[in-house]
Parts: sequence; structure tokens; C-alpha cells
Amino acid sequence: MLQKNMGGREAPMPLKKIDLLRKLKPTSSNWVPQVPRNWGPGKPLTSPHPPSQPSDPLCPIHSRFVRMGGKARPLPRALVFALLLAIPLAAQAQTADQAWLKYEKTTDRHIFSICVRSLGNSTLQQSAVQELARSHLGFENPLDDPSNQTSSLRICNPAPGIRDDIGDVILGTLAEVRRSYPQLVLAGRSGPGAFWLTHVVEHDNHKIIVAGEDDQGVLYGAFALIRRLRQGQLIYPIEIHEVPAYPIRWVDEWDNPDGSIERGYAGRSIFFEGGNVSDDLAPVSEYGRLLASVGINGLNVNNVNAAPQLIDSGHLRQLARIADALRPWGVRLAMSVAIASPQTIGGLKTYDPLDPAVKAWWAAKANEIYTLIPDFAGFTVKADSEGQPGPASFGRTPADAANTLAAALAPHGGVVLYRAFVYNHHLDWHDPKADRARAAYDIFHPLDGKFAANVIVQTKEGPIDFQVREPVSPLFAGLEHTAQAMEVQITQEYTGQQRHLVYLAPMWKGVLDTDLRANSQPSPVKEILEGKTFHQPLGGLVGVAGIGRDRWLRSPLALANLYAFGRLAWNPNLSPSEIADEWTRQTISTNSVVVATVENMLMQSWPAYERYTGPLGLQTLTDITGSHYGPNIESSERNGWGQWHDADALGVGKDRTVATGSGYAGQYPPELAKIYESEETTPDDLLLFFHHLPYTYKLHDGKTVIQYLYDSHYQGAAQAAEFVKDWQSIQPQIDPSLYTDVLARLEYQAGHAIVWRDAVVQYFFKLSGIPDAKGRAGHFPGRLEAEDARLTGYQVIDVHPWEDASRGKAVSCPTPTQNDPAMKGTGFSPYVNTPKSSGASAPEGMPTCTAQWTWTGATGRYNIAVQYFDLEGGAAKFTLLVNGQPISNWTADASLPSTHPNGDNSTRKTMRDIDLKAGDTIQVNGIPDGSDRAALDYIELTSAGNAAPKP
Ligand code: GCV
Repeated sequence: MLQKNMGGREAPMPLKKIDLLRKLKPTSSNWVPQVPRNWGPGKPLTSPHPPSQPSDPLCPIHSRFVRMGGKARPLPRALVFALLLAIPLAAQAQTADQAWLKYEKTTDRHIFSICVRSLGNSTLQQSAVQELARSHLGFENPLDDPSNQTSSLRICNPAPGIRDDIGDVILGTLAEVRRSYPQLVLAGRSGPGAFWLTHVVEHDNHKIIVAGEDDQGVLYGAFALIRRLRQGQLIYPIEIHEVPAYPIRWVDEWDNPDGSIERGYAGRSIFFEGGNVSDDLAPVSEYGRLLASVGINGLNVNNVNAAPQLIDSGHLRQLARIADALRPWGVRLAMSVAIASPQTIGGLKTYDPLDPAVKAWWAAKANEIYTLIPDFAGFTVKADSEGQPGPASFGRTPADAANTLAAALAPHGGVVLYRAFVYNHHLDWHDPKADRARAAYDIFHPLDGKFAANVIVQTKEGPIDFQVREPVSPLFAGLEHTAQAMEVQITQEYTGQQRHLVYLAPMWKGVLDTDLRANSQPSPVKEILEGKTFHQPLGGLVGVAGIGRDRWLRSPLALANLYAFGRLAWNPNLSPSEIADEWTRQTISTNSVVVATVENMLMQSWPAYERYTGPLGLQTLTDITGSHYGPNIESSERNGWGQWHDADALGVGKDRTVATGSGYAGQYPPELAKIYESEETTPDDLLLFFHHLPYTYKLHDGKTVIQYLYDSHYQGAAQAAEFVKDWQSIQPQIDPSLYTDVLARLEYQAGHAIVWRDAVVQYFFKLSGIPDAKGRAGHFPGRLEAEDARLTGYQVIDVHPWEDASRGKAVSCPTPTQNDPAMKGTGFSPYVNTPKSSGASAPEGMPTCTAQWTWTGATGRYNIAVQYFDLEGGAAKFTLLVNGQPISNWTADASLPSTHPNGDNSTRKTMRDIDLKAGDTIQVNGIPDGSDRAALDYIELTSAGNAAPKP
């Protein structure tokens, strides 16, 4: 019998000794779950490791009763057990700090007592037992004792290793289970972390057995059991065997000792504060639990732009506390190190990796680390990259540096993850052969076979830098004799920074499934990383997580990415939609409409984001030298960073062909190189990554490049607007606070998608001069520009980059100290308060600026969108008024990048159902605050019936 889609690999399940097993035959089909009276919340465990376990050696299963037809009568044990596993859970609200592991007793299912016991007593097995106890997944009797609020799953045998006939869920390592149940055959491929979930019937007692290859496997098996139960899956009788695909399943945190996080968008570090490891590591422990629940086994704790002091003795002692907090979850600590440490920290004259004193320094440092952290996982290294010191300073190679570190770690079983993200960021943009995309392959391919066995070359999934779409790095096929890991980003640096819903699993999955055709043989990336293709024992997936104190990733739906990363690192054959499905069931609700809706939103979100930010392989057209967030198309051009897309009046795209371009296409194995060399065969979604083409070039469907750009941006923005409606459609089934939180995010995203759409469309419209066949580019029915309004106080400004504002201009309310030539001689002073009836009033001494328009369109009911700039450094106030009557006040207090009005902070607020007739005045008042100058781009009116009126 083969297990399908059940995890790590398909594994043959052997037949088990028949006298121990018999299939369950439900004896009643009319059983209806009853709502217990006096239902109350269970006692949450504040710590995953309470000091001692409840001792309940007998754990009698005497309370399996339900009320049927007003009478309580016992249910057959087998049926109860089957039902336990069959009852779908009710809609569950999310608490972000427990993410998908928020276990709640619900009022529409029964809980009966079920025992859980472990055969061993390791810390990991105790974590597994406690987790099952915490999960509220067993049954308890609601009828005998209505006030009974005991925890549902009970820990029933404190004597490890002793076999008896009690315990309904039994956990143990393979060896322990075999000792207790010698008749049970647990076979199939194994490996660290593998587990079996199976069942036995013994003296009429039905038991689930969670067997792990090792203690870690026991913990993973327990989480797998919980995952299935919480999805409401009917899983009894149960036969599951999973083996993790990769030994390396790590998250990288880019946290700095001062508590900031590079590219983190969820607040401050949970690991560091004020230069030291934080005193309170409770969140680290909770994070370890989340990671373990999806099989992640390593955590690299600090920024790859490594602070050298973290490796000094004082800090190492502190880091040991983090390792302690993670250990009960089987998550091993790793750290980023700076290659220059022997000099900066060690006081040596050099950090040349081949210098004997440097080698000795690293060896001694490794010894010190392992004394403090015996299960230390290893080092991550960023060197010769973006200003980091590296072996190149001494004419040495990455292999020289990696091997020195590897030699220091090898005696202790540690590994080095050496990043292939090495490139020159001072490239000559005049040189058509210069190409950042080439760097990783050019530098690392010649070193293939020169790395020590415990070095893993860690390569970003694409050759540039986590863009919305890139081709797969050719280096994966170029290292046949080297262990490899792929680095992806969970934190959404270039993909909306968690303010936009972008579920990244489909992108990662596309990369994992890409067949590089190395040596003209099937060689999907996932199998190269697994070591199957080139027979490497080490390898895996690394996800840059960026979690922070604000509910891990701040946005509730962004947590699907952390979850999906772990699931794919465990089993790259899972599909993104099934992962989305299981995440939604555990996190939001098992209601089928909710599941279908959320899954659809997640699955559509990356394609939508790509459409409105950078289609056709252009990459994210964002501000690459600054925020990496809003649109800024030219920030990529004419500088040394090498993210050029070479847009000019005639065409766009970087020529990376061998024939006429940088030659990057030739780094792929021949079959792929041939495909990418020609614009005819390059897939449309990567076309402009490989080719510079005229705007009039026709894509495979006959559409021109320029028309595709226009259409794609409009389509993507329209999809973002749909997400709002999708979410609204499931409001009744969603926890109210989650609903409100996510709705606000989706509304913001829909507005910002319009900013993206308009920026890119007007940029290419101006550059190419080619009209949009659908007449949208440059035409905005219902839009009234701020610079065309009657302004008091507001000054017209040029926005940079120009494409980030409608027609490149906006208005801004100057500070009292600003020289204000526009006001000279007018007698008008903006620095007076307007009467209260005009909306929000300015604090004493602060200006109120106004922009006013007269409505000349048709009489009707309208929605009015105000497009303003929500700047850093203050919280400006705005009021929308119609005929002097305030309609809405709001404060621009979002946390968005930049103190200058641009596409990072351009924000839309829509007021709905406002009646207007010709001659009515519409006015926006802005009160600046700090450096937020209440800047305004335009207002836009659409018929409340959705038809755009003619102004
Ligand atoms: C940690 C990009 C990011 C940097 C990051 C770097 C890297 O350039 O913007 O913040 O540095 O990648 O991966 O090393």
C-alpha cells in the first residue's frame, strides 16, 4: 500500500500483525455531536514545559458518553475513537502569537478524555506529550459532570518505557515502540526526523502510535497528528509515514544586536535588545514551537551582515540562552559570522583564511561555542558582498574561507552555509557584458568540488535578489560536487513588505519544480537540493523569516508564508494550494466556503502582485536603492547595482543572450540555455529578463509588449480590489477582530495597487509614446488633480520619482518655517486655525491647508477617493468636506517608508455614497504634523453604482 501525498515521500506500508489490529466498524450512524453545557475555556499552559506532568497512571476511559434522544448512553469505544477523528472543528479565531497553533475548545464538538503517554522521557518527547495535551483534541465527558473543565487529552503514564494497556495515544522512538509492541511492523525509508502514525487495537483498546525515527521524529509525528485532527480529517484507522526531504530546514533571521531587523516588517527583534540577547526569551520558545510544528530544525539568529561582537565570549554565553529556549523544539541554533572576526574580535593582524593563526582562532572559537551550545548547528557566511569583508581581500576564494570555518566546526558536527550572494555592486552600466545575474555562477562554478563535506553553498532562488519573478539560478545545476541549499525570503522585502497579501508558496514551488536538465537528465531543483541528482548527502531550504515582536509577521495572512516554507522544506512535493488549504483550516476556519475563499485569495495573490509591480520578467519595478517598496522605475537604471532593465524610448529588457548580450543565458545547461537564448522560446513571464525588445514586439498571444504592460497593471490592480470583496463575502464566518484587521490591510493594498498601476503605466506611456489600445493610459475619468484645485496654504510640488504622482505633481502644506513664495503678497497666512465646523482643527500655530474643487458632473451618488501621502515623522490630519460640511476625518498615521511624498507612501482613502449635484464644492483640509506635510495628489469620483461619471 502506498501513502499518497502524506508527507516526505511515498512510502510502502507493510502489513501489520493482524491479531493486534482490526478495522473499526461504526455501530451507529446517527450520532450527533452535542453542545456541552457550561462550556468554558480550558486552562492554557503558559509555558510549553510545565515543571511536572500530571500523574494519572490509571487514566480509565470511563467517560465516553454522548446524549442521544435525551438519554445518555455509552458509545462503543471504537466508535468514539473514530468520531474523535472525524468531527470537523468549528471556526477558530486566530491569535497571532500562536498563529496556526491556537488551540481552542469550541462549543460545537465533544471532548472526551483520551490518554497520551510517551515511552521515552527525552525533552523532545515531553514537548510532544505536552503539545498533545495542550491541543484540546481529545474527548472529555460533558454530561456526567457539566462543570468538568479538565484538559481534554491527559498525560496518563509517568513511567517511561513501561508497557501496559492504557494510553490511547502512545509516543516513542522506533526502538521504544518496537520494544513495547514487538509485533508491530514499522518499515519503509527512514532518516532523522522521520515518523510513523499508525494504530493498534489491543484488548479492545484502540490506540494511535506515534513512532519517530528519533525523538525529533516523535515530536514531528505529534504535530502531524494534531494538524490532521484540527483540519477535521477522518484519519482513523491511520497509516502515515513521512520522511523529511531535506536535512537542512532552516530559518534565517536578519536581526541585529540593537534589536532592529534588516528587512523585517513586524517590529523589533524577539532575540536582541540594546546590544544584548533579550532578557525575556518566552517569545523565542513560542517561535521554536511554531517552527517545530512544520518541521524546521535550524535557526540562524543574526543578520548575515554580521555584527562581529556577537561571537565574543560574553555574547556567546548569551546566545546559549537562545539555544536553550529552542532546544525543547528540536530547533538548533546557528549564527552568522563575519569573516574578518579573527582580526576585529580576535586581535590578529589578518583574517586571511589560509593563515595558520586564523585557522587556529576559528578552531578555538568553535570549541568555545560547543562548550556553551553542544548542539550548535553552524555558521552562515556573507562575504565579499555588499561591503562585507571576505577572502577576496587576500586573493583567496570562497572555498578557502568556507573550508577554514568548516574545519573548525567539523569535529563538533557543525556545518557552514556559505552564501553564493557574492557580487560587485559597482558594475559599469555602459558595458553590455556586465551583468550582476552572472556573478554567483561565475564565482562559484569554478570552485565546484573544492568545498569541504560540511560546507553547503546557499544560493538565492534567482540570480538577482528575491524579485517578484526571476529565472531559477543556474548555479544549482553548476555545482555537481557540492552540497547546496536554496535561500528564499519569507519576509516580503520586494513583495509588498507584508502590507500586500502575497502568498509566496506558488513562487517557491515553481522554482523547486523547475527542471534544469543538468547533463540532459531530469534534474528538478528540489531533487538537486535533496541530493538525489548529484548524490550529495546534505542540502535543503533556508527561509529568511524576518519575524518580529508584532505578531511574528504583523499581517495575519502573511503567516501562511512561514507555514508554507516549513511544509515545503519538509516535503517539496506538496502543492501550494493544499498547503493554503491546511493553513486556513487550522488558522481561520474549517468552514468550506471560508477555506475555498481564502485559498483562492492566497493562490491569486502572487500573480496579482506580479501583474501590478513587474510583469514579463522586468522584476519588481521598485525603489531598489531605497525602500524596496513603492514604484521607482529608474532607480534600477544607470548605477552600479546591476538590476538594469534598460528601458528607453524604443524598447525594454536586459539582453542576457550569448549572441548579443551579457551571456548569462549560456550559464544554464544546454537545453535551457537554448530556450532562453531566443525570444521565441523564452516564456513570456521571463521575456524581458533575457531580452531587450521593442515595445511593439508581439508576445505569444499576439499582444504587444507595451499593451501587455498596460493590461497587466490594470488587471493586477483590479484583482487586488477583488480580494477586498472576497474577504467581505466571508465576514460572518470570521473572528471579528481578524476580519477587521485583514480588511483594513486589503483595502490599503487595493489603493496601493492603483498607485503601482498608474506609476508604471504612465512611465511607459510617456517613454514609449504608444497609446493604450483601451484608452486608459493618461486618462482618468472622475479624477480631480490637487494642483488644479483652489488652494489655500497648499503649494504645488514636483514628486520624485515623477511617476509616483498623478501627472507628477502634488500639493504639500508648508511648515511655518518654510519659505513660502507662493504666499508672498497674497495676504493669506496658512498658519491660522480654521473654524471647527470645517472639520478637524489644527493645533495652535499649525496651518490648515485646503484644496477645493467645484463639481461639474452629473447629479448622483458617488464614492470619493482621496489620494494623499502618509509620510514618516508625523501624523497629518485630513478632512473631506462637501459644501463645507465634514464628511470624514482621518489621521495619516500608517507606518510607511519615506519623509518625501512618493509611491512608498501614496495612500488612498475612499468615502462612499456621497450625494452630489453640479455646483457642489468638494474640499480636502490637511493639517500637517512633524515632517508629514499632509500632501495630496488628487481626488477621484466614481459613481456609487460603479460607473465613472464625466466631470
Ligand atoms: C542582509 C538584499 C537585501 C539586503 C540583504 C542582502 C543579502 O540586498 O536588500 O538587506 O542583506 O540582500 O541577502 O545579503
